[in-house]
Amino acid sequence: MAIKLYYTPHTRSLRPRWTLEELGLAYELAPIDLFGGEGDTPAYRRIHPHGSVPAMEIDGRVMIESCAMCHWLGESHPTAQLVPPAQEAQARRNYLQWSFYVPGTLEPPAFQILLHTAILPPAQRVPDIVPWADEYHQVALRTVDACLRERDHIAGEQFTVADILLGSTLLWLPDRLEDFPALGAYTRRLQQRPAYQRAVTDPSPPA
Ligand SMILES: N[C@@H](CCC(=O)N[C@@H](CS)C(=O)NCC(=O)O)C(=O)O
Repeated sequence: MAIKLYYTPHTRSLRPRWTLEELGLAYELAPIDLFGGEGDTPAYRRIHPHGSVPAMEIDGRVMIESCAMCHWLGESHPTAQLVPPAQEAQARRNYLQWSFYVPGTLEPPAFQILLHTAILPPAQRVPDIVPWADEYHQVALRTVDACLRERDHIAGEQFTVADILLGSTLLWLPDRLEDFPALGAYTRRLQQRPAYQRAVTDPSPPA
């Protein structure tokens, strides 16, 4: 299987790259200069209709949506046990719940905070959105913190793709984790994983 990952550092592209590293799969990294406008080029729009990253080509067929990529990669390599199988009913339910919780509940307020404090040009920021988004974000942090006070991984005993999705998203706003000791310890443990460290290493510049 030939895998090519369209990738920009410090974006959601970390999720599938980290998953690929956890699985020890060979892949080609295609750096996209998102912040320099490459997402808007006709060539890249033919890969990803929104001009966003990540996009992943598998044997020449494109897949979009970072969380779906991670889940598909994990499920396609069952021996790595990154996705609990249907027979492990409770672990599977936890896995699905938290895997959907990340893009559905945790990520939206975190992204609004980032957009209106850092990403958008200052003239386009709406400061009143930030406290509103912060309130929702805090509820989500309290919710995952309560779970991670009980166990080391979000879906149960084992590290799964749900930890990649959750950990990568918590690390968007590391300062917000200070009041949640379980989340600080959790993200530090995740950052110590060799696969995470390889995934955050900048790709070599083209020769
Ligand atoms: N839901 C998509 C969101 C992709 C997304 O918005 N990526 C950001 C980078 S983290 C991006 O490319 N933004 C620029 C743009 O969409 O033009 C996913 O998870 O893959």
